Amino acid sequence: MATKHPHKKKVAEAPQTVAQKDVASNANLSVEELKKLIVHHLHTTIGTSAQKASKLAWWQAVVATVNEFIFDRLTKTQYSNVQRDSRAVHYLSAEFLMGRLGVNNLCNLELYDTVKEALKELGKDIHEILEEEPDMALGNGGLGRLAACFIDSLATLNYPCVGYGIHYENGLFRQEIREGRQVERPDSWREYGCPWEVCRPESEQNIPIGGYVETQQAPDGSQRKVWHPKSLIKGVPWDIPVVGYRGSSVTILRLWESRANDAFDWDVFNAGGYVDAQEEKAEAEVISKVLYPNDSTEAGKMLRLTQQYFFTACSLRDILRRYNRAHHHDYGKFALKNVIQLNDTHPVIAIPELMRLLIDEEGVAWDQAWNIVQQVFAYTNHTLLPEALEKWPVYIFEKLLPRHLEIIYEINYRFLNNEVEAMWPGNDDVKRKLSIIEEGPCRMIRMANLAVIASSRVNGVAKIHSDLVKADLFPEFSKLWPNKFCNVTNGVTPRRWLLSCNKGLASLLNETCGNDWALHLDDTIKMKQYADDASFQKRFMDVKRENKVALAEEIEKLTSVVVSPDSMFDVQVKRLHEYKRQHLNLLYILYLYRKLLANPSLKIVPQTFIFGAKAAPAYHLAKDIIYAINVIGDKINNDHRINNQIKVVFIPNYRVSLAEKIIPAADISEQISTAGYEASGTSNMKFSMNGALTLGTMDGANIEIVEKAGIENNFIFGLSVEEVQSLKANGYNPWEYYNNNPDLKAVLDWLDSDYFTPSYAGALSSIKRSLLDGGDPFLVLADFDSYVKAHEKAQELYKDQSAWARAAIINASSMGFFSSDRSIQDYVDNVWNLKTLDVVDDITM
Ligand code: 26V
Repeated sequence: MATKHPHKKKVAEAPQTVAQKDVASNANLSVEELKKLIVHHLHTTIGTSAQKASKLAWWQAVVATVNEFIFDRLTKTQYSNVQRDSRAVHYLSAEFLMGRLGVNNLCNLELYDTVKEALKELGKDIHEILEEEPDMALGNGGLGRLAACFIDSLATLNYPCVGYGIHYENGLFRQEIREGRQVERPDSWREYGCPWEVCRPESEQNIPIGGYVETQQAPDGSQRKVWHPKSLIKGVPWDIPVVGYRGSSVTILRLWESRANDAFDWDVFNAGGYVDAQEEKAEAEVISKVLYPNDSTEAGKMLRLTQQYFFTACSLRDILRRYNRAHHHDYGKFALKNVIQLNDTHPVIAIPELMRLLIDEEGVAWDQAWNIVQQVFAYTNHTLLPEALEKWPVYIFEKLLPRHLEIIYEINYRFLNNEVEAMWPGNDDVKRKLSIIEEGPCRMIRMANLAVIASSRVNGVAKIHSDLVKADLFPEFSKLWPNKFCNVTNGVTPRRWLLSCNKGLASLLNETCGNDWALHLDDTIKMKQYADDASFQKRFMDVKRENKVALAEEIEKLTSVVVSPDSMFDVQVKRLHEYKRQHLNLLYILYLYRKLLANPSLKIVPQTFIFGAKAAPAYHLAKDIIYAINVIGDKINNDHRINNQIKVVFIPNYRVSLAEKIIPAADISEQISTAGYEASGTSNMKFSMNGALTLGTMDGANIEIVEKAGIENNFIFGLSVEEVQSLKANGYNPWEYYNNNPDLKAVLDWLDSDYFTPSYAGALSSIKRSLLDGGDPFLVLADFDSYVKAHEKAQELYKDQSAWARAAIINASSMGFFSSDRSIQDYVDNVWNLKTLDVVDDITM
């Protein structure tokens, strides 16, 4: 190959260019060389020419070029891992919200500027070309994006790891807004193929499902369980290389696609049942067809459990296969070499599956298998919402996973009769509470209890959340095993969320903090010394303004609404949920609008309220809130009486690539969940890093953010966790707030009118109803007053641009702690116990 293609030959010499120690060398790659490589790939990989190529073709050629560097490094990383037989973490997650890989990979390889220049000389604009890439939206929100940040940090820090998930054919739905309402459309991110991924048929797995279990008696009297599955599903792995920053390791994200098992197909086919065979095929393939919106309790229960089982079973076999290549079925060192992190309860079915594989297929005794399992697994909890803690009906298990059900019963029996009985002798109430099985008309399996019982460590995702996990969610478990519970506060990767998405701020950081801040985010604290420097403040605000201009252009393109970059950009972007309280934000906007209408000469700080949010398709109130934002926005934006002093925009189809444009342009970050409900939040960290001031409650990681950045540099409002709990315990009555606050009453009553929906009075009433008749479960009315005051403070400060700049600089300088590198180091120190890998550069294979 290399001799046929002169440019490939260049890459054959790549060892120095991607060498870890010689980090400058990628940056030294000449523009000329890159131009040649890109054009070469246009010809030989894409089959077109520079004259004819579409933007998509140019993008594909750029990816093919970059892949030469990536795959070289990937091979070396994998070779080094095998050589060292290193202990590795396997991060099991039903979601990886990767977004686009283009800019990130170029920045991590330090090729961005050279490729930009090369494309420019070829007559192309890098932004336009990279816009061709569809987002990999294989996640709902924070949980999936966290997994993506963690993989980036693991690769950057050279920790041996594999991310395992599902190769969904359709990611989270694409959102369209029609007449103000959300419409869901399929998201086919691989419609034209995904050039980053590689299929690995040599690592396929076959996964049994359904059928029945037989107990066989051996001649020596011992019993053996034999599972006769109804069918086999084929798992096909697709690998996405994840590039560490500055040419450190390249790790893989292995995503499993489901297919019909060949053998099964052929049996039916031979019996003349071609149509049956096709049906069988469709049934198997549906498993990895679509990502479920996580905050919907409806729909596809059976299929969801099948998805979870399918990807964890494939992943475990993959882990065992790799282990056995070195250890030949001697499981003595399995727990030494492997740790498996369960990202929420979705992959918890891996626990009985590993027991089953070890006992039934590898002949390990129960006690040794349980011993291994208890050392290997660790579980991260991401929410306290009771409805989000997964439970599966026993009858579904009987049908799909009969052997796993037996194993779960056995784990439960031993746990209740040994540990629980020893701690609380004869106490059936505690047993009922801690049991993996919930009794009732429909018996259920509690996946969170199974996770806690089997895991060596259980962590929450921010300090306050981890405290609540112990105190409120699992109080008895934490009494039983006080050392099992710990906290790992979330973090986000500064490579994507600063270096790649905010080039202006990145260059200010280079100037003030040196060139390593993207690796050592604590270094950004050095910028704080310029917080009072008027000329630096101006430069900082100029960067912000540039980002706002770019976002304003994007907003006009996407929504046709014209917004002024001189207005204060107030942003709330996140999944739509009552607990996140987008409707509190909306009530404030109505309050402000009403004041302006009442007093047309009133001068306020011009403000642009920016929303982005997807609602679960079956979550009607959430969809009504989206509708309300759109119709209220429409009215306000076109009301000339208020002189453009406020604008409201809803940006459709919020996703990672939009977040990268929105966050760097924000002045205010709305983080307004009811205290105690947002486990951590991660956009709060991204906003602060990019110099936005948080307007938020003392919830999740907001608490730690203002601890670092100063409460005085942000706008904190609302009830605390304790106050929320006591208000609820003493009988919260939203009507009191409604009757005692005329402004609040007026805006709520406005929702019943036809003011925003001419000729259709009541189209927005569901929101008011939930806040009054519905009991206002998330205390929107209780926090309204203090929310208004926080906004007033924000406007006051914004009038003093120098004071604002100072606070913004301090925020951006103080986020070192919230790098996902720190989170990963915490996991390594407190949960995983890993050592970094030296990637061998010289491999002779
Ligand atoms: C699931 C469900 C399912 C049933 C209906 C309501 C509901 C609401 C939320 C969820 C998602 C739970 C898991 C999750 O995404 N948690 C998020 O994890 C982030 C990363 O740790 C964290 O920053 C967010 O605060 C947390 O909500």
